[in-house]
Amino acid sequence: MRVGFVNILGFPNAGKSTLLNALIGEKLAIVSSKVQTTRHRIKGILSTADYQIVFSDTPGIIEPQYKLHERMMGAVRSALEDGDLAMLLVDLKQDWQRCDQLFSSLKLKVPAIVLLNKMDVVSADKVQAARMFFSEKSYCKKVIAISAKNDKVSTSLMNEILPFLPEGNPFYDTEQISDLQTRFFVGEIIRGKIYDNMEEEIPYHTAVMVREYKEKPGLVRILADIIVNRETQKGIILGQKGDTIKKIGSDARKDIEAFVQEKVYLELFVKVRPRWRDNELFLNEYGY
Ligand SMILES: Nc1nc2c(ncn2[C@@H]2O[C@H](COP(=O)(O)OP(=O)(O)O)[C@@H](O)[C@H]2O)c(=O)[nH]1
Ligand SMILES: [Mg+2]
Repeated sequence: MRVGFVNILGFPNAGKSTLLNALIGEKLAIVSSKVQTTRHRIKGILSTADYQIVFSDTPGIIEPQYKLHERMMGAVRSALEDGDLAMLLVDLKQDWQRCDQLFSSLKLKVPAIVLLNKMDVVSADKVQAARMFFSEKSYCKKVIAISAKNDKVSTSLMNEILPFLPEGNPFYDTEQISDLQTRFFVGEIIRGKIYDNMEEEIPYHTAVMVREYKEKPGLVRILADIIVNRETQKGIILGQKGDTIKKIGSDARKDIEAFVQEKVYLELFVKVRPRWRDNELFLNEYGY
């Protein structure tokens, strides 16, 4: 059987997390119209009788401004250094020249296919022009236009990916869909609801830490902290009479219940930790 590692790379908002979720068929990674949502390297494992592919979603590539960003780019670097194939994601609505500069600068040691994403929102002419542009690039083995939002993306891509992967034995249990713990995904679901419910800036100042995860008969009890930089941000997350945090909590609980297939009791707390994004100890504590 074919077994290999495939890393998804690109600028923020290209659709990397959308693609990972579509390939695995689970909401593993947060998808948001806001940039820099993904902070970790998230592995999604796809196993059949014929292959096992370990896909890695990565944070969008940016110039670091905080220690948090440096750690995010560390996750990107780890994905550059291993793997059998890179999938370089291009948002067809963005500037191709910039994507090309980025991809060249990665100095990839593995073969790469360029995926032209969001073909559903641009003209066929534009797709064709992008195809011509990238097919001449030295790092590019193949150009494929996709729409990561479309469920069928998985079947169409698989045949293109498999020839690049070596023969081997599976690394992971065939039941397993990620290398990360349930606890991690619970934290990410809560963080995703903060992106959904809050204005532009706030999500970038927050982290989520799951403090307690207890499985009892018929119920999972979860306590989690939402970490912010400033007292004013705490007020905004709580909202009038606690309305906002209540909404975040109930939205998150529904998704967590679907994810763990169990009834969930969820309690959220907001904590102020000034400048946590530049504090090594806090970053370690929050899993970055
Ligand atoms: N129209 C369209 N939008 C997409 C497609 N793929 C992703 N998006 C949107 O692009 C935004 C960024 O997606 P996300 O997966 O979070 O990007 P990431 O930052 O690269 O992980 C979200 O609003 C997605 O819904 C696509 O194929 N077509
Ligand atoms: Mg992402």
